[in-house]
Amino acid sequence: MSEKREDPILVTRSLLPPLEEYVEMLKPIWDSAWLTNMGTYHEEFKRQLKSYLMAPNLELFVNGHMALELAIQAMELEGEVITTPFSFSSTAHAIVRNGLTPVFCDINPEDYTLDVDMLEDLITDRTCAIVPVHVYGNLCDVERIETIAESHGLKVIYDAAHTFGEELDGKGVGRWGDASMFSFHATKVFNSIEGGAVTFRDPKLEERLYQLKNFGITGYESVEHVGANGKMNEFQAAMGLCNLRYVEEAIGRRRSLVMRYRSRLDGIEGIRLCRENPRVRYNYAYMPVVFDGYGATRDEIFQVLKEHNIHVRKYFYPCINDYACYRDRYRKEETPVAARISGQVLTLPLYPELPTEVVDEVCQVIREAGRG
Ligand code: T4K
Repeated sequence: MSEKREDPILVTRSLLPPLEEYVEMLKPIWDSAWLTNMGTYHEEFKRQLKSYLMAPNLELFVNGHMALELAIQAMELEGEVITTPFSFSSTAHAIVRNGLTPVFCDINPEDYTLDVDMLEDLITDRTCAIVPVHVYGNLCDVERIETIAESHGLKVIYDAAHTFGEELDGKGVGRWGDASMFSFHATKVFNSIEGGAVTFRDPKLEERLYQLKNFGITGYESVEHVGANGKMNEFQAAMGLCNLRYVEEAIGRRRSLVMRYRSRLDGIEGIRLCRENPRVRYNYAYMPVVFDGYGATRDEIFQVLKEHNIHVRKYFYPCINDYACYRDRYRKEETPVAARISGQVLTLPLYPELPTEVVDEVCQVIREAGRG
């Protein structure tokens, strides 16, 4: 039987550049005393990201959530927005905080993204937009979503928090939909400490997004919109610029760790892993595993791993439509696949520095737990 390890293993660990590189980047900030409000690094980071993400247009934000909330605000919507409950709280909160009503569509049991077969049934004359989630970096069926959205005149804003650097047929994922939000939180494949970006189709949105993240200010003496403070500061942008140099290497390492997990877990009865779509270039953001008819339940495995000092996460449990703040208006039974997967999924430790032997150890503990 596997022993309890001494040092804890957490679900992830932030990507960090060499300290000297970051410190070097700080010197010009001290010289200029320009700390925030769209400084030099902000502009340079924006330029480099636009190219890395192959995005037609891009705006930076202080975090992913503000990016999503303000992207939705920029669309000037009213009514209902179709999304999925199998996501982080941010997705639905961004809709509700815009005075809009989320309508939860179930997910498909293959890749846990929005079940497009159910989409049209949920569209009413109050529907104004769709906010699908590329959960774990699994891309939604962007082509069918586009066709349906176009035929009903709906906006599409992707929660692309998990898809930094991903491509579909060699094109950046941010090209799909009216807008896509990327998160650069410390726990993500790529971080700027906290941070986020919106990529968008219509260049006319650039001015609106810029104004909305800066309190709605439109001139020295004019404020035309009810904006927020969503500005990314220079320390974040400096971190982003440093990390951008290492992100390809990080994705490569993530990929080999995911392959290792798959080689150890694939084919075990009752364990389900995500399949890859050959059209997609993945970033290997998460390692989700679904336990369905396995020798131990998800919660038992969570507990056994914890006893071994391995701290995995139940991303995403509970479903958003089962949160205390939404439960009075929704029922998780309305999205049965999401409710089921949410009760069966664990995301395993994954980050570039994770030793391969730890992957083997995690898989060994899971195998032992399954034998009872
Ligand atoms: N949409 C989706 C689909 C999202 O997943 C998210 C964020 C958003 C929107 C909103 O984007 P942001 O506004 O966050 O940019 C984490 C993150 O805070 C959150 O960004 C992320 N999704 C969510 C899935 O996970 P927690 O509460 O699980 O994080 P926490 O603090 O427990 O950290 C998890 C592990 O990460 C720790 O055990 C160790 C490691 N860690 C954590 C921090 C904070 C580090 O290595 N360094 C760190 O600085 O929410």
